[in-house]
Amino acid sequence: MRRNARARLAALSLSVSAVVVSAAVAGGGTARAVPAAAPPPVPAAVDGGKWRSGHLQGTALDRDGGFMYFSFTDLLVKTDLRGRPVGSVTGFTGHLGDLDFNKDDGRVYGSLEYKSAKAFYIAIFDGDRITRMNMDAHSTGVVSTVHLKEVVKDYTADMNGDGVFDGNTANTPDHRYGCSGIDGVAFGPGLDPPRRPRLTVAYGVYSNTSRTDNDHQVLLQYDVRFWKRYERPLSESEPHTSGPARPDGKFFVYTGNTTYGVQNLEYDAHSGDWRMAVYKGKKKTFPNYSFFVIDGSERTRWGLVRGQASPEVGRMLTLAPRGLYDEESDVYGYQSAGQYGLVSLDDGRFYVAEAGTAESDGVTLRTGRAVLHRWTGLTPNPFEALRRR
Ligand SMILES: [Ca+2]
Ligand SMILES: [Ca+2]
Ligand SMILES: [Ca+2]
Repeated sequence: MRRNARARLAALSLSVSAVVVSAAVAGGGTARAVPAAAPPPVPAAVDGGKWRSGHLQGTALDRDGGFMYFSFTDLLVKTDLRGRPVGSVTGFTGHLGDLDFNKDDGRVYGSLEYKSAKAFYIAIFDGDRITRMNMDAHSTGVVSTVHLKEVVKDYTADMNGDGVFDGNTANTPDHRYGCSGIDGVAFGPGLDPPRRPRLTVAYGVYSNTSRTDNDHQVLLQYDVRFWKRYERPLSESEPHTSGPARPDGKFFVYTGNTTYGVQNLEYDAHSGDWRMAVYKGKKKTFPNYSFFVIDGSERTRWGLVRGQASPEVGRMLTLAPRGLYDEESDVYGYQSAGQYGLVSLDDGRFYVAEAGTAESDGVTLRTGRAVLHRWTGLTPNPFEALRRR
């Protein structure tokens, strides 16, 4: 099967060779041909189709296999790199968020939230087994889930101590750090040495301008090599709690409050930095950028988690000192897309996703497309599309 995918990609490479060459030139390289050992070429865009679902939440690329995965909130779509759907997983009543592809086990990992049941999971998709449309998430065995207790603890925290947890609302002092659940996920190196591969999961954070304890992004890291023992089938009627008692690392980065935290998280091996795309915050004391870069070369340090009712220290990450800068808050960032899907090709290029709608017989369908860009680092938008639109 993988060989077939490679053959298809070889055919594709003809149509995208112009893009590959222009990328090599733009990146300062002199290569005229793709060396034999180079990863398979990729097209300038991959169309994720039109679906009756929620909006696009994230994308993941299986480059060797030749597949792209699109998360549409309650639907996972798998396409080949020509955008032809080859399978889908349906039947989620929770919120499926951002995705990433784990090269070590060939599976797709995504965030999955059940706020009313106070349950938060990583959903793990066995992509090789997603071979037809409308596969049921519960009965086909293509999805397993691992429960994240740490998220539940922070989400359900009764911060004002009135004995009442206010539930899924932004208009409350409850939820530690303003935690609304999880969204951004990405594989990358451990943020603390030794930098072994880890899954990083970013909190959602409610927008709330009247509290001061919600101005950080919160990232959890997990070593998923030992997760088999926790994995359970998805059961929405009886949510399970099988998962690690605590993360292998918990990290904070000061960006100012945002609207639902990190939508898309991605590690870029080319720069060694992390990328976070967010929906802008609303606090007047912050620049409210929509895109942040974590400096991967900076060691984490213990520092004050600002704005907490009682002083608290945590492992702090550093924003890369590039892009737009707000002196007042000492926050760096960009104004950029990436909230609906962001995949690094680890060579200076990224797939940045577009989300939209299409009408069909009076029904609004959701669309998604991954479009190849080059990282320029320019401001305000650090991405440049790699083909004329
Ligand atoms: Ca309360
Ligand atoms: Ca999202
Ligand atoms: Ca991601």
